[in-house]
Amino acid sequence: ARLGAELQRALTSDELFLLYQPVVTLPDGELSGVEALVRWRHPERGLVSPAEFIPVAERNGMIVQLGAQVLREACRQMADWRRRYGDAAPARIGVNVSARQLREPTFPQTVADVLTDTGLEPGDLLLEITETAVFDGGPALQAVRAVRELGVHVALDDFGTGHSSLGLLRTCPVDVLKVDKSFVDGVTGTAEQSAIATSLAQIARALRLRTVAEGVETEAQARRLYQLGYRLAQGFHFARPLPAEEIDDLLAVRE
Ligand code: G
Ligand code: G
Ligand code: MN
Ligand code: NA
Repeated sequence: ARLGAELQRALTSDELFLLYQPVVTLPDGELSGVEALVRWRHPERGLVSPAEFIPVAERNGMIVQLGAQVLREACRQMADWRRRYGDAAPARIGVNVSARQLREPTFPQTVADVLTDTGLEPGDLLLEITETAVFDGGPALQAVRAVRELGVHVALDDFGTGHSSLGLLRTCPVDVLKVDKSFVDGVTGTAEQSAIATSLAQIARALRLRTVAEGVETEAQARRLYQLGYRLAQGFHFARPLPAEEIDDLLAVRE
C-alpha cells in the first residue's frame, strides 16, 4: 500500500523516466529499433525495478495513467529522433502495454491522440503486449485490431511463456514475436533445449512474422540464433537499456 501511495506521487513528479534498450540486426549487431523501459528513481529507496512497481500499478489501476505517460514520452522521444536523424533514427520504438491498459475502452483513442500530439508516424510505434492479455479475446483483442487499423505495429512479448496458443496467431493478428529469454537461453544447448527457439523461428517464417530474440547474453547465442533464422535480437550482449543521450551517441556516428 505504501508503494502504491508513493507511486501516485511519482506520477506527478519527475521520479519516473525511460531507458531505451537497442534491438539489433543479426549478425552485425547494428541498431535497428529500441524498446522503452520505465524506471523509478525513488528519493529514499533508490532505483525501484519495474518488476516490483508495475504489478502494484496493475493491481491498483494506476497502470492506466502510468502507461499513458510512458507511451507519450516514448513517442515524443521517437518523433524527436525521427526529426533529427531521419532514416538513421531507430526503425521503431517498442512500448510495453499491460493487459489492464489494453482492456480500457479508451486505449485505442489514447494511442491515436498521442500519435497526433507527438507527430509520430504510426508505423514507428510497436506496442508490446503479452499473449495472456489477449488470450480470452474480448475488449483486449478489439483494441489490438483497432491500433493495427491506425497503422501501429503490435508484438507478442515474452512469447511462449504465457497462455500460448498457436491459434492465437490467427485470431490476434500481430507483426512481431518477441521470443522469450527462457528459450534463447537454450539455443547453445542440446537439441531439446533449443527445440522451442528453433520451432518458433520456423513458425514465424511460415506466418511471415518478424521475430526478435530476447535476452541474448553471449556471442555464441547470437551466432546460433542467426543460423536458426533470427535476424533481430536484444540483450545485454549487445546493449543494456540506455538513457536517451546514449542512444543519441549511437545515432550521431551513423548519420
Ligand atoms: O526493464 P526491466 O527488465 O527491469 O523490466 C522488468 C519488467 O517490467 C519487464 O517484464 C518489462 O516488460 C516490464 N516493464 C518495463 N517497462 C514497462 C512499461 O513501461 N510498462 C509495462 N507495462 N511494463 C514495463
Ligand atoms: O518483459 P520484457 O521483455 O519487456 O522485459 C524486458 C526486460 O528484460 C528489461 O527489464 C530488460 O532490462 C531485461 N533484459 C534485457 N536484456 C536482457 C538480458 O540480456 N538478460 C537479462 N537477464 N535481462 C535482460
Ligand atoms: Mn517488452
Ligand atoms: Na520479453
